[in-house]
Amino acid sequence: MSIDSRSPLRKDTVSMVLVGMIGSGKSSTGNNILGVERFRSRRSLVSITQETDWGTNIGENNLIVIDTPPILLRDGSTNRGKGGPTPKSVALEISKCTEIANMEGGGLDAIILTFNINDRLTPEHQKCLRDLELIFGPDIHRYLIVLFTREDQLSDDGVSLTDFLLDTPEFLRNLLYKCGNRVLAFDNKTKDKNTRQTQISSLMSMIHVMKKKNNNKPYDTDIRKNVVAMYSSRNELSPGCFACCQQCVII
Ligand SMILES: Nc1nc2c(ncn2[C@@H]2O[C@H](COP(=O)(O)OP(=O)(O)O)[C@@H](O)[C@H]2O)c(=O)[nH]1
Ligand SMILES: [Mg+2]
Repeated sequence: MSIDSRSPLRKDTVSMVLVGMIGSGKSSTGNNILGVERFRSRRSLVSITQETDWGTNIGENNLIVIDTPPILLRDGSTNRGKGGPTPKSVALEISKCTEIANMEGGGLDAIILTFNINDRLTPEHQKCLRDLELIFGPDIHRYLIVLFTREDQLSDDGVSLTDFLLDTPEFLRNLLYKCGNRVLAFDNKTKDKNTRQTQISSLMSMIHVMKKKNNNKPYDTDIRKNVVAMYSSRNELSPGCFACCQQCVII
């Protein structure tokens, strides 16, 4: 298997974008899938991923893995300090994922939403989800896979993913229902080749089934347009408001 960080693949590719909140494990999952340390990843209170970036892996599956900066919520609850990126600039940065997937391969096949298994799911996570649904539009669910990172810690507690999911907040249950229950857990720290291979195979078969279900048609929403609409003054979200624009009622 050869690994090439950037060469165009175009044919028979599988493209995926990793999205989620800070520290949810996007970059580590991307590195795990690619099998190389392509994206910078570490424990940090501030995001070290500022730009949408990608790596490719030419092998059994020609993979294009796109990493994104963590979503910043429009109500400012996840913004850290002045002078940093704004929620809109981050959303525009994330919107580059479709251009990259079109340029490098045959379009975007999967949107992978990462959650850190250790995080208590809070209203912030729910808002993050709502913002992602606005950025990616209603088609997001047809292409979405929910991926929990730190499976190693779940295993340490002797808990299976199925058991873990018995106790999920309603917004996540709704999301899983909407995306056809496509959910899995990754241990990005594993040194065991078989464990890593099994995880990646589960993800790949989930993506292949999803691609078939989507008639091999890649996700083709104009995300940039969504972001511009989302941040136009008319649609600016006021705190606690779920009815200020047509799209807010998605959740
Ligand atoms: N133990 C463990 N740590 C992980 C796992 N996935 C990510 N991490 C750690 O979580 C921290 C944040 O991960 P990162 O990928 O940078 O998150 P991002 O901000 O979403 O890109 C880093 O210290 C990673 O090493 C995992 O599966 N198991
Ligand atoms: Mg990152």
